[in-house]
Amino acid sequence: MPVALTIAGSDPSGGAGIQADLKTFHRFGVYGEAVITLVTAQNTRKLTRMQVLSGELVREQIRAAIEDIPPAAAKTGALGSREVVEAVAEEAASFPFPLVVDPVIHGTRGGTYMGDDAFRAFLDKLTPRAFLVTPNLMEACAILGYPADSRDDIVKAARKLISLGAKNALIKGGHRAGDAIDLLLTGDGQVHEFAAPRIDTSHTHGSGCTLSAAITAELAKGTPLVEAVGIAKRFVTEAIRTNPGLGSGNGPLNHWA
Ligand code: PXL
Repeated sequence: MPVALTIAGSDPSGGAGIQADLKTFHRFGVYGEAVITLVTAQNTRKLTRMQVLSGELVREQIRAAIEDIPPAAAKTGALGSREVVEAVAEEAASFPFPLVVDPVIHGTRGGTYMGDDAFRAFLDKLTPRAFLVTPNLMEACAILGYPADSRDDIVKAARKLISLGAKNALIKGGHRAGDAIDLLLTGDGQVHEFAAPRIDTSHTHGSGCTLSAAITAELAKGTPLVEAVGIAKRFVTEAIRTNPGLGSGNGPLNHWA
């Protein structure tokens, strides 16, 4: 059975973070391992608290998981502090498998998962370890240092990530107006477009986590990147379209799509 690892935060309402990643791995027929970086108290309406674990504890979890059951691919989600970003980057230096990095800066319900110093460490230390980085539009703006909107800006943000050492970059278009168009810049300089019609719903919590988890699951099975992104994009679109309508706020997707 293929094995994938997630290194991310806990969302007790089950829609994002570790919970979304494990459900997605399972749906893709991949055995999931999970290292917790931070714990939140949140539901579909609000986030009330977050506690970040120490870099040492995150490092020890990673070593425990991978020395015994080595994954074929891994991903990161919310990391919470510079210390955790650095611990993950140091461990990732010896990963023999691809690492997908979702640069989660803000949660959809408030809460900052990367402050300025953590973000600098993400660019300098974690990005060079990434096989793929998957920012959304807001995160692409932070990467560029100015508001990005045009297709040119988005390609620029992807090029910057590759110049910092990432092998590939996928900029997600779900927060732009119109259709949800994601742009993948591969290491050979090619731009691939993945488009899906916009679905009018507020039940999109955890869609970034779910997309990067689905890509990671496909990579763990040995699927080539461009094909893995296409499969993951179709899965997330269907998971949003068939969302179960749970909660009275910003609800989760259907991870069994
Ligand atoms: O979707 C990003 C994300 C990641 N991890 C946790 C979250 C969220 C969004 O709210 O709560 C724990």
